[in-house]
Parts: sequence; C-alpha cells; structure tokens
Amino acid sequence: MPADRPRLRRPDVPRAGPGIVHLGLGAFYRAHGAIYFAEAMQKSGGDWGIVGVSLVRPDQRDLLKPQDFAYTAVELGPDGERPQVISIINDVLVAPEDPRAVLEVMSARTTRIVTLTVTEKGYCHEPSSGRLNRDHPDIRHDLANPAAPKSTIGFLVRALERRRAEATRPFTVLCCDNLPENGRVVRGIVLEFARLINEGLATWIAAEVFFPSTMVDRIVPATKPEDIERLAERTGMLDLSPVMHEPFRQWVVEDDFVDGIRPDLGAVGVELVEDVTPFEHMKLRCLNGTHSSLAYLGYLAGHETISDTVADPVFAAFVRHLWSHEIVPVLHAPPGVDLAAYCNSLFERYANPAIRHRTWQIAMDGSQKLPQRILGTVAENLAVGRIPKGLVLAIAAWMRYVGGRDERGEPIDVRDPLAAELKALSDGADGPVRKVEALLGVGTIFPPDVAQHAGLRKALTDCYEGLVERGAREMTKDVTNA
Ligand code: CS2
Repeated sequence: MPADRPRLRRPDVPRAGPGIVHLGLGAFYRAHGAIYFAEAMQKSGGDWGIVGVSLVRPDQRDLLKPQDFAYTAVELGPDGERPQVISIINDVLVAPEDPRAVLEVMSARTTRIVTLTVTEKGYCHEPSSGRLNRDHPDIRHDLANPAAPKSTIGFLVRALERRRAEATRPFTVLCCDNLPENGRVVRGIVLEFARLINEGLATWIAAEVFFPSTMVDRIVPATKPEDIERLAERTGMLDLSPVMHEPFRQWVVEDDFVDGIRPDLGAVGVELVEDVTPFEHMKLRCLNGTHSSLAYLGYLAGHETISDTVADPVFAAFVRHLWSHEIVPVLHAPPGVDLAAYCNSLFERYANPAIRHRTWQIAMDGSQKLPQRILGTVAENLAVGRIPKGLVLAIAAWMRYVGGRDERGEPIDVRDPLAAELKALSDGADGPVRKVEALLGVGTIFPPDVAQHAGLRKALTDCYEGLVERGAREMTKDVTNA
C-alpha cells in the first residue's frame, strides 16, 4: 500500500447545504446516485448535500472521514481510466453506534429526500411476495424499540412518525435498489410496518409520502487493493475508498416527489417518466437475470469475473441465447427502446476487460435476487407452454452453488441470509431429485406456479444431474445448442 502518499483532501469549494439522507452507503450509490446529484447541483444549484448512513459497519465512515468524505470515482473504460473527485457527502453516520442521531437527521426539515441502497435483503421482506417479514429479528426489535431502530424500514417509519408529530413536511423515499417496482414495493412494506404501530400513521404515510420507483444501472465492481495502489500512483494522493465504475450509466425515475421538490435531475441525463415498470423489468431481467446466470455457471466453471466468463465462447453463446430465446420473447419493450440493441450493448459492457467484476460477488444473496431476476421470466415462459432451459440451468447452478462445493470439491464461501438453511436443505436430501425438491420448497423464493410445475421440476432435476456428472461448461454448451 502506498502509505507514503498524502491523503486525498476535499477540494476547496463551498460545501452544499443538507438535502439528502442516504441509507446504506456503499460503492454503488457513490458511483451512481451521488454523482448525478453532484452534477445536478453544479448545473442548476440547490442544496442537496448528502449525509450517508451505514446500517451495519463503520468501515465507510472510518475510511472517508480522514478525507473529509471526499472520494475518487474512477471510470474504467476500455481505453483507459478517468478519475474525478466527488465531494457531495457532508457526513457519514454509523447507525448501530447512534441510531438517535440518524433519526434526528432524517427528521430535520432540511432533509427532503431519503435515498436507499440497502440491497435486496435490507428490506426485511419476502422476495417471492414482496410482503414484510414480520418475523425478521430486526423488525421485531424495531417494533419494540421506537427510539433506536436497526432496520431500514424501522428508520423510515420512525422518522416519518416524528415528522408527522412535528407537523414537518415528509421526505420523498427514493429507492435505488434492484427490486421490481421498487418504490411501490417499499411503500407496501413501510405501510405494513406502520399499520402494526398505528393505523393513523399508516393513513398519513399513504396520503402524504411519495415513493417514486426508479431503475438504476451502472456496473460497479468492489474496489480491490490494487485499484487503490494504481490510483495513488496516478494521482500522487492516497484515497482509501475510491469507487470503480464502467462508463455507462442510466437512471430512470418516476417524477413523483413530495411537493415536486427534487434536484434538477433532468438536466444531467436522468430520464423522468410516469411509469418506470417497463424499464425496471427490462433491466432486471436482461441485465441482472443474465448477470446472476453467468455468475453461478461461470463460478462453477472456474471463471473469476464476468468479462472472463463471456470471453469463453460457450458462455458468450449462452448469454445471447438467454436474451433471444428466453428473456426478450416475454418482455414488453419500454417506449422507444430496441431490446435487441439493448442486449447487444449489455454484451459489450460485460466484455469490458477493465471491469473485474467477480462472479462470486454477483452470486451473493441469490435467495433475494432470483425471483425478480429470473423466476418472473421463467413463470412467463411456462405460461406460454415453454420450458426455458437456459434459465432452468442457471437455477440448477444456483442450487449447486448453495450446496457449498464447487466442481473440484472445494468449499464455496456462500454469502446469503439463507445460506445455512439452504445448505441444510441440500445436505439433508439424498440425490438430485430430492435436493431439487427440497430447495424448490423454499416458499420465500419460489412461487407456487413455478415450484409445482411438473415439467419444470423434471427439467431442473435433469440440469442438476448434468451439472454433477458433466460440469457447468458442458451443460451450458448443451442447453445453448439444444
Ligand atoms: C449485479 C448488480 O451484484 C449484482 O448482483 O448484478 O450489482 C449489477 O452490476 C448492477 O445492477 C448494474 O446496474
């Protein structure tokens, strides 16, 4: 580590006044939403400084504080790197250290938008139904401890409760996670929680608080130690928390903010629309659905990154097959979008060798991702009488993956809130038929129309057997050519 370099310093420009609280401060938001907001302020002014909140660990605060919360965002293009320093974050709070301080800033009149990137599992909901999981330990905790929540939903509802009591205009809740119709889903979960506290509060939230849905897109692989070193060599400054991102970015947002108050997002390329659903479906199914498929199969086949995986002609043909035969045929294109061209550009993005996006990173939290990324497409194929073999193979690969051993018998470090349960189900069942049956029985992942479909069960079992006997690469070749 080039520790002899001076630490990155915040540029000497006036600090923006507060406007946004962001829950779940991670690399994605710092490389996407935060940059859009910074550009919108540069173009059209306004006070949209961000207070970031980490809900679990202090790492981000500890790394960013010595830099006065400035950081470098590095664009990784096929023809080189382009760093820029972003200084829109004014402070970072660590919720478990001081939940009251988080509620305080969320309740402040100056906070007009609360943005969220807490990942799929951060909503304490059941992915297959979109409903609040009332048995989640954090939800139980937050119902019993009004002044010191732990969960995203607890913080949102308790802060809104306070704003209602103080007659302060509510904030807009802007979800930036990869959930289908993310605003509507979060609104439903928030209302369910609020109803458990006070019916009047729930009615007020339903009438006064807005939850525009958004579609967010930019590939942001986790920063690696060598990225930090390379950047320090280049700039002469040490930034211990830079974010690395591809050149492409997209943000589609429903223009539905409390009292219409928001930064001038339209001026910096954000698409403001009435209904984000078709964009969201397109992105979740074409991008995230194939990302997860390549992640499980690529990992089992021994590929470290997505660009390595699609550099293998077997997987390049496979991903094109998924788009043209299984995903696009059951998708409605958003207005003005050519889906074939969209998928071609996705392939170019995956192939960018400068992006070292690990298959293992994307494979995380599959239990929370499969429904919106893959199972919706599968159900719609089944409904028109077609078994989508490529996606079925991807599900079988996920089943192998959560079993915890790769094709050489090495253990897999499975990161998933259901990891222990899934491994126990897999270990407790004998042979492919029973293993597939056991995992299909997890109702929070698999909806009944998929889990009980006889043709699907058979295809899934065949794929699982094939993975065990012949391996991921051979099976991928087979389903593509079938
Ligand atoms: C990826 C996403 O890690 C994952 O699950 O599929 O983070 C993906 O890179 C982004 O959604 C791209 O916008």
